[in-house]
Amino acid sequence: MSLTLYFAPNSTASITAAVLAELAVPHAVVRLDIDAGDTRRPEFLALNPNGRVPVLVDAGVPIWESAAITLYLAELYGSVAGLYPAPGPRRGEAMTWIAWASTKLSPAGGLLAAALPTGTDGAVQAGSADWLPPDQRPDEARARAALARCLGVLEQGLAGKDYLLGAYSLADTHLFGFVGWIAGMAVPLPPGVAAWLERCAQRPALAAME
Ligand SMILES: N[C@@H](CCC(=O)N[C@@H](CS)C(=O)NCC(=O)O)C(=O)O
Repeated sequence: MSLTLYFAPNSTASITAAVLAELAVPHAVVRLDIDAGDTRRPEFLALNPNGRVPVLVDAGVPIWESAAITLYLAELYGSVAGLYPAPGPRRGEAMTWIAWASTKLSPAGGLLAAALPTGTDGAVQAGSADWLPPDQRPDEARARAALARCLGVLEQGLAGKDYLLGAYSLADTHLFGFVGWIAGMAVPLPPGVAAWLERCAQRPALAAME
């Protein structure tokens, strides 16, 4: 098995980098520069026609969408590492959070990122397909309100627990990067989410991330 991660700094690819770091799975990294147009080059579009990172290539097969990659790696390596439940309802719970982060939390963060002035922490990079000129940007207040609702769901999910499933798991790893990015856009975190983020940041693998 030979794994290659197609990565860009300050992007969703950091989620996959975090999962690989937690699992200590050997892999090669190809660094792309979104502003330089690397995600729109034919050789990259041949791997992911959406022109997005992360892409994980395993034995020549490209796997894209961060949630799919996390679930793929979790299935292969997560249970052995004690970071992913065995098949059953607890695994379903982990999958729920991973899917939710990518279908609800990340798009809400993306709306705010698109609303913010270019160059602001967390804002869409100028070379990204998601970049919009100032007069076409979404309303920042609406984006912040949508995010607050999402963070309320996460706060509820963490109530009475240190981590999403009780013990730390790859569901936390997957959400960590998204919530860190959102916090970086000056979004106030509910207290339980803020404490959880701090706990996750103490994980050696996550603390060592770029
Ligand atoms: N739903 C995708 C989103 C990936 C995504 O939007 N990646 C952005 C960086 S955060 C990207 O590659 N953008 C390249 C571009 O805009 O050209 C996932 O979770 O993997």
